[in-house]
Amino acid sequence: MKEQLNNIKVQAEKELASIPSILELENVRLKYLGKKGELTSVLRGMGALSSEERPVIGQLANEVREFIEGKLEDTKKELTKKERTLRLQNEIIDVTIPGKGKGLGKKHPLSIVLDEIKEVFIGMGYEIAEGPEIEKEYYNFEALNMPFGHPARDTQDTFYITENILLRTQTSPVQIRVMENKKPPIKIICPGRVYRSDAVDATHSPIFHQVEGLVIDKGVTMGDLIGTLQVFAKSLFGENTKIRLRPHHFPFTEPSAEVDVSCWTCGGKGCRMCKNEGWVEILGAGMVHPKVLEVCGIDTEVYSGFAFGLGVERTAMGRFNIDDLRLLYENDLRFLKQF
Ligand code: 2NL
Repeated sequence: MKEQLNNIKVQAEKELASIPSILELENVRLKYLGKKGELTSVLRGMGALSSEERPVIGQLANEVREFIEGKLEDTKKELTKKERTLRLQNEIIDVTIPGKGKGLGKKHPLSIVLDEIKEVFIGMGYEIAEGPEIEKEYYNFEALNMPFGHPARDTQDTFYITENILLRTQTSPVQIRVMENKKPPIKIICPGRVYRSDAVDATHSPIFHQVEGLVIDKGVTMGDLIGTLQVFAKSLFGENTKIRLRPHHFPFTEPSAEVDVSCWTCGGKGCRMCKNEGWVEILGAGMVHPKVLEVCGIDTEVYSGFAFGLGVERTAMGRFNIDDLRLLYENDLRFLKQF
């Protein structure tokens, strides 16, 4: 029996010395110390021993168990350390290896133009006003002197959500809301997304962007409007740019005008860009119609004002010589990289 116990001790020591991983430790423990383990089966045979032999063998068996338990513990510590060292070695990061460049994005041409427009007007003391894209029919049409039956209100042109809720067709409703809530002087621009029921082609999209401007104060005249638009045109298209106004009709302004700038490509001589006109139409403008001021509670005996509106897509297409509006929405990087 002594010999058996010593064999177990030697065998266990040998096995633990060459154990490959911590996971194997438990198997070794079970093999020697478990209920069906080798040591246990030796101990079971102790009943056959004489009373002198029993304590001697018992003590030896305890020593062997303690020895194996100690070895198991030591091996576990050793392996933990080894595995940790190995993991650290494998996870070494060489911080001197050059990184993978992500490439820098750029502004979308619509954002470039929009930011330039905002900058010019902020420079002249305007504030930026925003409002809902889903609007009441009252703010989009009625308050702008387009009463029931006006052709622009037709479902052919406007997306209705209910009978009197719609997707705004211009950003003017924002200006109506400002006039209702704030006493003059008012000096704002309203950039934003607008919606019209148009089929997509090279010059039309059911969603596009507009910037409208509004100035209300005592003694505001057409002269102020022209001066403002001159500053705007020079800032956006260059110092030599001229503007011209052609009489027009809008229901919300009186008098109204369409505004052209001298062609920035040929300087007014006539070219492909301006279709040989020498001028390019960029916006609509006029003096705010008294009816519009009145419905907003502004006293027309004291105050007057001008307003204007421009399409951001159209301005960007002119500025960057883009001949198809769809390019602005397709997000083709070959196109976008050019700006
Ligand atoms: C265009 C150019 C325009 C306005 C927009 C406006 C807004 C208020 C009152 C009066 Cl609250 N006018 N906006 C004025 C003139 C032209 O847009 O081509 N629109 C169809």
